[in-house]
Amino acid sequence: MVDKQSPLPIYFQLEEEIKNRIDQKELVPGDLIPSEREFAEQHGISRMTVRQAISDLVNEGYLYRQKGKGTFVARKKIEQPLHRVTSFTEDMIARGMKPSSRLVRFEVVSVSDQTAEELAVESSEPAYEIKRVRLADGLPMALETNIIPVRLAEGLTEEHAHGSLYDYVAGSLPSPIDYARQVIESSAAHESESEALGIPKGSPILLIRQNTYLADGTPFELVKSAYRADRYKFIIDMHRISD
Ligand code: 16G
Repeated sequence: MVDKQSPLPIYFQLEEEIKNRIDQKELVPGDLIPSEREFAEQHGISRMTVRQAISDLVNEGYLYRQKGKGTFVARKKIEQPLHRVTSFTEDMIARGMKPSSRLVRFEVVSVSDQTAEELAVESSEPAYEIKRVRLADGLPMALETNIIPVRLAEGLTEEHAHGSLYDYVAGSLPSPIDYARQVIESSAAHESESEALGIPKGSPILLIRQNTYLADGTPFELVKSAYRADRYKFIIDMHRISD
């Protein structure tokens, strides 16, 4: 219920109420929520206020709209903590979900100068370029492109790329995968991303660039991933270190 005497804006109170109902499982993914008119009447507030609350919750990924049908409760986002270097396969299994991949491209290429520098290889050195849609329980989560020097994943085939790349290389690397740096920025899905991820063009995505290194410092891969912003959030744990 909204409290008109409260200093908190009414749209914000309504957002909290809807989020609570989702937390309490009174509203579950796929449920149609009441219409703007119904909310407005129930709470004695304006439809404009209701619209603002609902738009915010759509933008935050709690709800989604379907043209001509109404507004529904979305699945909970996958929460990805960012303090360990894990593979997509490990992440999904840890959550009790079934990982799979749809292979979009598998090629051996000569890398560009910029990529060669980042991978610390000669630009003539062959590298795998592997583009995959990563799915969890059959739902597309990310479009991922990896560039890995052939030398570090000898014998890799399309077949292997359907499974876990980290599993494939685990036994044969000169030293284990150890460290990664990710840069995350927001973006809007281009044509190819929207097709691969099953979202309208221009939908919000989280663009991640990752450089991964082995324990001996050898660069292992360059990755560019586009994650669906409505299905994913990244969590960073921090400590305050006093000096
Ligand atoms: C993760 C990594 C990626 C890695 C992949 C291997 C990002 C941002 N991070 O998705 O660097 O190549 O896992 O997963 O994409 P796999 O072992 O399941 O193939």
